[in-house]
Amino acid sequence: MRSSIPALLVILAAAVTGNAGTIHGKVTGAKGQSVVYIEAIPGKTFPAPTQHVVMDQKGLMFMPHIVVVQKGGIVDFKNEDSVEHNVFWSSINGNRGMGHNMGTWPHGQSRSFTFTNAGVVPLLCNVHPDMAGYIVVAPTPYYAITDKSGVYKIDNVPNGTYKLTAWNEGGKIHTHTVSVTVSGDASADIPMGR
Ligand SMILES: [Cu+2]
Repeated sequence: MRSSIPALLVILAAAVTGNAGTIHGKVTGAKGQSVVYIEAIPGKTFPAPTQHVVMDQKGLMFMPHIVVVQKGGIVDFKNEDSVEHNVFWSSINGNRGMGHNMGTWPHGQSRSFTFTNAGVVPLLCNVHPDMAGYIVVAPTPYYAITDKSGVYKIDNVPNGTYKLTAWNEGGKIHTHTVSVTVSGDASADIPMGR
């Protein structure tokens, strides 16, 4: 019975701290919003989200500029402008084999796409060369988009040690990965470097 006391202490500790926590911190060395996500939770897979995510085209811009969708999720591309817009991407995470053209459509219509591969999808419109937006397909449900100063928070992360990646559209190196250990709450700043 000697082993039962440490086991009981572990159970009590888990009951006090919970077995999930919040990761919060700041992406530094980057301009504007970044996307932060956990790469994987060992031994866990995640069902595709049922709720659609919307990427609008409004005022000759992709709105919002950056949208995050969990892997397997559906993005509805809308057109709120009076002119026709197109949506295409020439790669996902640099893989040109995953390029796709959604076509061109008028005001009020929308087209949907299911993103089954994680990675960054740089969006363009072949009607308006100045338009640019991004979809970041997150590999897990544990992601956040930062505010403009880089601050983020990811809730309800199971306790454990994970790779935490930040992506930002600017700079030469677009992603940076750190290790984070969640045991209750955790803090992780992610320096993007130059
Ligand atoms: Cu356009």
